[in-house]
Amino acid sequence: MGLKIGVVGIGAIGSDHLRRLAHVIAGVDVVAVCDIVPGRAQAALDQFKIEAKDYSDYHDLVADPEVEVVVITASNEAHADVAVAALEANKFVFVEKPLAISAADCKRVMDAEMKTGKKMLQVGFMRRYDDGYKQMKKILDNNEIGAPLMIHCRHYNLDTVPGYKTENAIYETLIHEIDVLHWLIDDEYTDVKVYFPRQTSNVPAEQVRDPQVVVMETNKGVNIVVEVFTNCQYGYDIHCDITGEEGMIELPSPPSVAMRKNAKYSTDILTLWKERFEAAYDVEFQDFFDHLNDGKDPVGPDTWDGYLAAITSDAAVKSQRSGNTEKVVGVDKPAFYN
Ligand code: ISE
Repeated sequence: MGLKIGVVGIGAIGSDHLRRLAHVIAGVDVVAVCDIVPGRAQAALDQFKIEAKDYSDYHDLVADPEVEVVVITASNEAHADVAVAALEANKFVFVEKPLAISAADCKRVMDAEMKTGKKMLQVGFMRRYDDGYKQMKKILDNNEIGAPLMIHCRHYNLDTVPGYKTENAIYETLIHEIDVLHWLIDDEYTDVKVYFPRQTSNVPAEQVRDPQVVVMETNKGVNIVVEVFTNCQYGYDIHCDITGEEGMIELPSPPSVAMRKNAKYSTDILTLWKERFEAAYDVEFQDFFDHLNDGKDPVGPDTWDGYLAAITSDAAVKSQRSGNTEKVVGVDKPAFYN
């Protein structure tokens, strides 16, 4: 028998993670699920042939003495409340990104974790577990291209889901680059400015301003440009180019057979983010649960990383509204997270 898991929120990523926890990850048992939409959790349990308790209120799942780890895949807005409740009940927590939609909410989670006196939480910044990003990290850590100077990323989505707004492009989408770049170059952000180029006709501007170009600067002076285009229409396309003093590195595209036909040379582009990072999600979970099963602290992105990402996304949302460059401001790093 493995660690007993309760999953809160069985929507898009929640049901995918439920399948993963029940059928892919070793050393865990899903014992409880919870969703606010009646019938949704049970439908997923039936689909994946899982037997588990089905709660309609997350407080009941958190209070269930059988549950040892709470996996939070509820809506972004609910992350902080569920995480705080789970930590107060002394449960380990895996929370999907973003840790919360504001730094103030992340701070509440941080305070609750510090009160337990132990590292209890990992944030689902799964890109750190992607092979391509891991290769880039190794090259940077080995100083093979010298000090990083400039970074250019593209985060393109096929289209957006209902309810996705201009700010979601920051705290839900750009948040991946915010975390992975900070980890890659071991640096922190100082300033952020968001530009709105010409609006795509694929989505009304009143619904979501799209695309957006986010310019960030770091402590060491690295300049970063990220294009976030959430209705690009052609696929799910993630790029990351880092230029250093002695060379540059490029995130590899997912492998796809090249076809020569009708005087054309083509390769596929994925359309779903779940597929693009499928392996990373598996490795991320396995790493988290292996550490817990071995009685060790989790070593993936922690509550402090979630908070750092949130102070940066807060500044970016502020810049969307003000049109100005905004400073990234936060509290000093507590010794607990060193
Ligand atoms: C989505 O919520 C994700 O987490 C994906 O990884 C991201 O690429 C996408 O833009 C988000 O909407």
